[in-house]
Amino acid sequence: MSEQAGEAVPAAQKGSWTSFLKSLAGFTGDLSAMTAPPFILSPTSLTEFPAYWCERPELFAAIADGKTEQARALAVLKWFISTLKGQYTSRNESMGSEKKPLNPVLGELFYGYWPPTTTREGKTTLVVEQVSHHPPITAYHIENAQKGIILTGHNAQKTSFSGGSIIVKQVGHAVLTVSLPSGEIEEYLITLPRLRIDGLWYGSPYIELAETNCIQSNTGWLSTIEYKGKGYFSGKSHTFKATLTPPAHAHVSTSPHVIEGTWHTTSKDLNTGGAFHDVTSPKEEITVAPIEEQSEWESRKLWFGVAKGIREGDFETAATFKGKIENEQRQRRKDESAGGTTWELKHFKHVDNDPVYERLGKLFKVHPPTEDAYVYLNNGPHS
Ligand code: HC3
Repeated sequence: MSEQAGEAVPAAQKGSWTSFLKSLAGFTGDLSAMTAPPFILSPTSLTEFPAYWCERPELFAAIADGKTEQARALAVLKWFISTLKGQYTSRNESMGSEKKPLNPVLGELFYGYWPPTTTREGKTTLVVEQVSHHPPITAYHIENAQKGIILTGHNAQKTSFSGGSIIVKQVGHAVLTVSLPSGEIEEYLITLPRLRIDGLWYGSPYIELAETNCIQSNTGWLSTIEYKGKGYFSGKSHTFKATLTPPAHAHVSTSPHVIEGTWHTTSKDLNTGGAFHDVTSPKEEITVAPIEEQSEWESRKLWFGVAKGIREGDFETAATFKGKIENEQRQRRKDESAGGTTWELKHFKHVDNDPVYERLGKLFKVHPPTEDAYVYLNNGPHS
């Protein structure tokens, strides 16, 4: 055993961390349901995570300002790369390591918005709903109505353990649509990268992105983003190389754009030699209604007691509140099966096959070739 093993784990929890790691070996499935030692618990529910897509709402809004298909495809890529820092490193920055988020209950909701500012037009709104508990699936809808931009998607995870790391395959996809002044609708299918959670041995988990993901537009422009960690392209963590290729039928005389850098800091467009993305400036927090004004199903109200316990290190209180929520959920499911009813989603409708995924996925041979989706019902509170 290395001398540094478990060095980030509080002395009293070293035993339970070791047991947690042992239980991970050979594990495949839903990691969120596993019991983990208190030091690794986060007070935030997974329903809040879709907000990471829009912490730089000016980049989201700017997509609509692109004058050509190429300019908009580049703007989508820039916005996408700029979300990665929040999505995958923000817990390390705010809490010292990756943590285990609260496992949302079926029907849990998270609403918020980013107000318009002098640097961008239009309010951007977010509606999130936990659309499945086993397996956990979160659906979201983000919209800047004034700019005609919508992002709808859902995500779940399949986890396995390999070589001392947790491998997380993201299941799900997102579709971005832009309503152009001409009346045309531009679509972008976004697949999601694979994650590797390293640093487990030391009790200090962090995420490295792996392999590739794609952003395919119905205009034919395709971004392929390739991720590498320490010791690959540049030896640096969080390294990526993105290639934006023109459509086969392109009437544009352009070679592919190649962008390289580290997704948690900055990158360069190798075609122009200029800066591409830069996330070193502060991000913009989402505005959420005060807890007193939230309904029982809204995430921060629902988990208030648990989150307070975790933040204050009072894990007994956290466990009591968590047990209460879980018992209520179990009872609800029992009542439903006794009454022959099923839970009705509030903001989304499940479809077995997403036609956008199927149509655009074919252009870059996505796997699997078809995927289900959750269609937004246009009934969120901030619309
Ligand atoms: C794997 C993960 C839950 C899923 C999180 C996702 C993939 C959710 C969608 C977001 O857009 C991006 C995202 C970021 C982080 C992912 C989480 C990291 C850890 C968590 C596991 C369920 C908990 C792992 C437990 C431990 C102790 C290793 O932290």
